[in-house]
Amino acid sequence: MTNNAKVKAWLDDMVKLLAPEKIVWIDGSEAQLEELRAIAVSTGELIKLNQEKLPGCYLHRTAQNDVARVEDRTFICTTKKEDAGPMNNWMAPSEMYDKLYKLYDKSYAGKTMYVIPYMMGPLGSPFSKIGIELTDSIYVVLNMAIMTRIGEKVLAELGDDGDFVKCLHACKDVNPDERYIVHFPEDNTIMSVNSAYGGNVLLGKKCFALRIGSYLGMKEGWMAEHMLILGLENPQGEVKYVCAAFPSACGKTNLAMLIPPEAFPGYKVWTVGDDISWMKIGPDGGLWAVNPEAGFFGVAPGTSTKTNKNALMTTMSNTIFTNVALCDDGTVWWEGMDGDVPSHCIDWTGKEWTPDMGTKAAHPNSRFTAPAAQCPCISSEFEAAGGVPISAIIFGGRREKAAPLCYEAFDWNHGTFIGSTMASETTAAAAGAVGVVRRDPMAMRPFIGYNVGDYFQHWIDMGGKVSKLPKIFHVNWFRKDDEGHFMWPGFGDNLRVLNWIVDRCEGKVDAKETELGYLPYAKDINVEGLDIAPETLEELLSVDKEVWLNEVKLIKEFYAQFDTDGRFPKELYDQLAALEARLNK
Ligand code: OXD
Ligand code: MN
Repeated sequence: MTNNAKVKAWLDDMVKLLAPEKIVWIDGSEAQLEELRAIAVSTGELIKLNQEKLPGCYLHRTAQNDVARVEDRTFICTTKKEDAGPMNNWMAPSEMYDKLYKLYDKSYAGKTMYVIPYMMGPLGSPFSKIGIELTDSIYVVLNMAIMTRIGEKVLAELGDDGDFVKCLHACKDVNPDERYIVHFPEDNTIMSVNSAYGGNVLLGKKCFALRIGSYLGMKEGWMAEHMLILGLENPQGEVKYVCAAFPSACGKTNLAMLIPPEAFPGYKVWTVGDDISWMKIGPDGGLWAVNPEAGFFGVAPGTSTKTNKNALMTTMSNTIFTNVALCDDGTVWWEGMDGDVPSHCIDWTGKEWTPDMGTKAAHPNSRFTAPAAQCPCISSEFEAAGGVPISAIIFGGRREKAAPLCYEAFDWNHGTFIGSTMASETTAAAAGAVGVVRRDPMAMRPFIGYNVGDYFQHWIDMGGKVSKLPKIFHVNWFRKDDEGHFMWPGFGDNLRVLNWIVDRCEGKVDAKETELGYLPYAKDINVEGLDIAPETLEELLSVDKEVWLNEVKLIKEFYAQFDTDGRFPKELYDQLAALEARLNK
């Protein structure tokens, strides 16, 4: 399949290590993928769903101990420990290679080794990068075929001398005690063993596009971020693009596919990406972004026509569902889907389920893997080789009291500070105490492939290199009143805030200067058709100094916890001191 000597040498080594019975190159053809689907159905790895109602759709169930990413078993192995930094697990590369090679030894014996050449980013794009993933799982092959560009066309771009990220995956025994998701940024290598769950094994996504990507971005002068990308079109047909980062459970995929409210006739939201943004300096000196992925690996529960009709439509064909419930008519179900709860189904563990059992039919982290091109609101620029120009970067979090509905940073460094302090209060959806503030800088806490202080420094440095900088904003859809009710309706109505953000970028609207940054005047948020009291909107757009002085204290604690090696940029401390001074004035 290739004359690339680097690929051949690596494959020779890997074949010796893994000892597969057979080697199959994934060429990207529909015929080959169809053959693999048939094999997976025959072994029970996939269940073919009702092909009249869900054409091209399949269900997969993982082991019950293998249902999510495993941050405590994820490592960044750099020669020097301080290069991985205090936010990552670290082990010396030689020690980790030794440990892993023992685990992988002959682990493909009696099995087929699938070789998947894949590309992150559109074909022919200067943003794009190539990986080759070796796996013993057809599920991985079929998911990679949706989430990335694969096959011969990628090898053609790689050529005889191109570089690639070496990605090795083995399901092995799916033993959680020997599960490792390991990155060697200095060697362009990713190794994953003892898992068969999406986020741990689709190595193009979090492992390559974020962890290795962020490291390469720091070295090469670009940015790999955990951000959606959307285009907002106004009635005149002008489209402005924004990127947005949110911690989990803040509705990122919903925002990426938002349906505008009736009060905004002629407005449209176009999805470029729902999870990852690679950003580079473009020909105009601004920041341009591509979505390196080709599909959506979305959380199923809670997805309905009300919360995200576009996501639901995207999953109606050619989709792989993981750990959702199987209905008697061969369709799928999850908690929060439209319509009646089924009176009977097979739950995500493969057991008979009825509503009176009080258990969840679908795993809370059950997923759909769906081709982005099927999304009804996919952007015409989704495959644009040069990406889209970014007008604004939005950070967000789930804060009951602290953050106003929306505010704008004074400048890039202030925006970087806001991103570095991003936080969410934990919800009942996750294990652990409810309402605890978890800091998640730029929503990248588990995904920064190097030292967090150097990562912040890279943000500051990019500010000096991009001549046409995007404006930076913070939003909070989750403010609650004293009775515990949400004060803002959220979902499609978030467009009202996006519209203000774009107007600010265009210089079309004023803002009031506050201790936190520039806040909207209430009159500038279009609330036509919304049942919201003027006092509520005023409160959503106010700053509670007492809450914020406490927030300053919490930010200091957070910085002290993770700036253990003095690598946080001085600019962030200057911003923190300036915020405190403004609040004390
Ligand atoms: C994801 C995540 O799956 O951020 O996108 O965990
Ligand atoms: Mn994500």
